Amino acid sequence: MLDLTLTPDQMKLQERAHAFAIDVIRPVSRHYDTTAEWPEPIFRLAWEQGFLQAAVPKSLGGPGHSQMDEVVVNEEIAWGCAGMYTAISANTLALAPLHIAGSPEQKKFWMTRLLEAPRLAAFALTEPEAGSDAGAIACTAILNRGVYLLNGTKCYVTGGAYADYFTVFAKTDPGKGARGLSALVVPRATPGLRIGASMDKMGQRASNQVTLHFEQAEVPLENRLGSEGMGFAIAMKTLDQTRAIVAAGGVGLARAAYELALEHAKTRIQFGQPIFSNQAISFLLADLATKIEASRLLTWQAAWMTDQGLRNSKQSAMAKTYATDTAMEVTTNAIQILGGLGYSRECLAEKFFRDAKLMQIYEGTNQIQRLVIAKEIQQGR
Ligand code: COS
Repeated sequence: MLDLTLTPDQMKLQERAHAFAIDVIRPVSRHYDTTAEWPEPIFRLAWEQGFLQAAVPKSLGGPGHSQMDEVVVNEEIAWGCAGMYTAISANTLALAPLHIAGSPEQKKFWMTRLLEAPRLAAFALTEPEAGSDAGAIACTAILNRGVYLLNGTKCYVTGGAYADYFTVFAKTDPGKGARGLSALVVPRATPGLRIGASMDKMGQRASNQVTLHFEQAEVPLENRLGSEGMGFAIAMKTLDQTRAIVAAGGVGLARAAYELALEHAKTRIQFGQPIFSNQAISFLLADLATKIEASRLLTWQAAWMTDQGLRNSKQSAMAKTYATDTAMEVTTNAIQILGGLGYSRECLAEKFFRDAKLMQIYEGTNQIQRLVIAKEIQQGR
C-alpha cells in the first residue's frame, strides 16, 4: 500500500538539508550564478553532510539513501540553488548504472572512491547526434584482446570537468542498434580521453557540463557493467529512477519562487491594500500552490515505487514532466507577481526562471517524457 509518511529519520534529514540550503547554499548562490565558478567549497561541505555520496550503500560505509531520502534531500538543495542541486545529484545519476548492473566487486571499487574525498562521478549518455534518440548512439567500444577501444564523443556531461570517473554508454555491437549498447566505467585518467571546455549556460551556472572526446581510449573488460548489449536497458532503468530526483529538483525550485512571490504579494501595497487582496493574484498563487503539492505527490510516488522495486517508467516520467513544467510556470508567474523587481538581478526570481528552463530539457525533454507515458499507457501499464 502506498504510504508517503516520512519516517522520523527522513524528517531529520529534511531539516538538515533545509538548514544546509539556508546556511551554506543561499548566501553564495548569486555569486556562483554570476561567476559560473565551480562551487568546490560547497561540495566539500555537502560531502561532509553525506549529500554528495548519498547513493553509496550503507553496506559499503556510505549514507545509503533510499530514493525517498533522495527526493526529500534534493527538494531542499534545489530550493537553495538549482545549479548546485544538479551538480550534487549528478553523482546519484552516475552511480545508478553501478547499482543496477555492477557486480559486488565493481560496486565496492567504484563507489567507495566517493567516500574517500569529495569526488564526483559523471553520467555520459548523450551525444551530438543522439539526445532524445538515445538508441542512436554512435560512440563505439570494440573489444580487442580483453580491452575495449572506445571512440566517439559525449556531450552535456554534468560534472564532467571535475569527475573522477564516468559511466559511459557505447556500442559494443554496432550492427544491433539499441540492443548493441553496453555500459562501461571509464576513469578520468584514461589515455585517449580528452575533456572539452565547460559550456557557458543561461542558468544553473553553478553546475558544469562538458564534451568528452574518446580516441582509441582503452577500457578494461572488467569495467563493463552487466553483460554486453544490456546498456540501453541499464540507461533506461537509470532514468526511471533519477527522473524522480529531477522532479524533486523541480519541486524545490518551484517552492523557492512561490515563497518569494507569496511574500511579495502579502506585503506589496498598491491602491491602499496588499496586492494579494486581488483575486487575480491570490487565485494565481492558489493554483501554483496546488500544482507544487501535486508535483511533490507525484515525485514521492515515483520514488516510493523505486524503493519497492516496482517498475515506475510511467510514474517517474509523469513526475518529471509535471514538476518541471510546474517549476517553469511558477518561476514565470513569480516574476509577473514581483513586477519590475522580479526582472531585476536584485531579486532571485530571474535566476529561478533561468534555472527552471533546463529542468524541462535534461534527463529527457518533457516531450520525450510524454512519449514514455504514452508508450506505457498504450501497453496497459
Ligand atoms: N526499463 C527497461 N527496459 C527498457 C525501458 C525501461 N524503462 N525502456 C525501454 N526498455 C527496453 C525495451 O523493452 C526495448 O527492449 P527490447 O529491444 O528487448 O524490446 C529496448 O529497451 C528499446 O526500447 P524502445 O523501443 O522503447 O526504445 P526507443 O528507441 O523507441 O526509445 C526512448 C525510447 C525515447 C524512451 C529513449 O530513447 C529515451 O528515454 N530517450 C531520452 C534519453 C534521455 O533521457 N536523455 C537524457 C540523458 S541524461 S542527461
